Amino acid sequence: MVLNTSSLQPPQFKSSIYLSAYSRINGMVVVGEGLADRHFRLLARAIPEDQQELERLAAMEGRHASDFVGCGRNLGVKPDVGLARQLFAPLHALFLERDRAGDLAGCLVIQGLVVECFAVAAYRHYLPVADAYAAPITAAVIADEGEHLGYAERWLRERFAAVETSAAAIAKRALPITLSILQSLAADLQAIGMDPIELLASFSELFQQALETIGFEPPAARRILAGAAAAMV
Ligand code: PL3
Ligand code: FE2
Ligand code: FE2
Repeated sequence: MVLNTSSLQPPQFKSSIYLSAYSRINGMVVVGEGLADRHFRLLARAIPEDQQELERLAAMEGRHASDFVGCGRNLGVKPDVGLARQLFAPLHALFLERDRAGDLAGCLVIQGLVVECFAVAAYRHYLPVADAYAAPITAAVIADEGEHLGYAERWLRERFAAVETSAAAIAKRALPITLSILQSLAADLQAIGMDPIELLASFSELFQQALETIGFEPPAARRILAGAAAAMV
């Protein structure tokens, strides 16, 4: 049951309910940013012609991780990374599997499309309910994530004919993992003032748009998303 979180009241930043949910959500963000750093470094090794650019994107992710640790510290909470590591493990394992297989397109779909669309959607929904310390940090991070998404879109679009089949296959494997992460976070998201259903809707819209940007026809993009939703239940 999803509560209506669109009230005009700001969240109670000092309440224990807010702070304990925040430490788990903050843990997700810090772990996700740390993995993004590692994934872009692996991509930098795998795509030598873009090595410098990918190392720069990796360094941005490292900064996001420490900036968000700072947001927790400002509220007096430490990121709770236990659940986060568990929830991200399957996505990270899938990335490593595709990296070992030399499937660059698969790696870019996982980190560059799925994770980055998730990040953009999540941070956009967090921004209006963020405290005054976290809001400008979050706004700056959203712009960076857009750049990461843009890199992956460009790379995949330029090779669409060659990568279409593997991109669709990996999206179908990565999406259910992402949707189940979202499901596991639903209660904590609500507790910090975010609506998980609206977040899911924004993520789906962004991801559908990303698939179309790289070259999928709208019905094919819709089928990939629908397939993932069906794989969830
Ligand atoms: C890509 O650069 C990093 C991906 C991290 C994604 C984490 C998503 C976590 C979902 C909840 C986000 C709410 C924001 C709260 C900020 C403390
Ligand atoms: Fe990031
Ligand atoms: Fe990113």
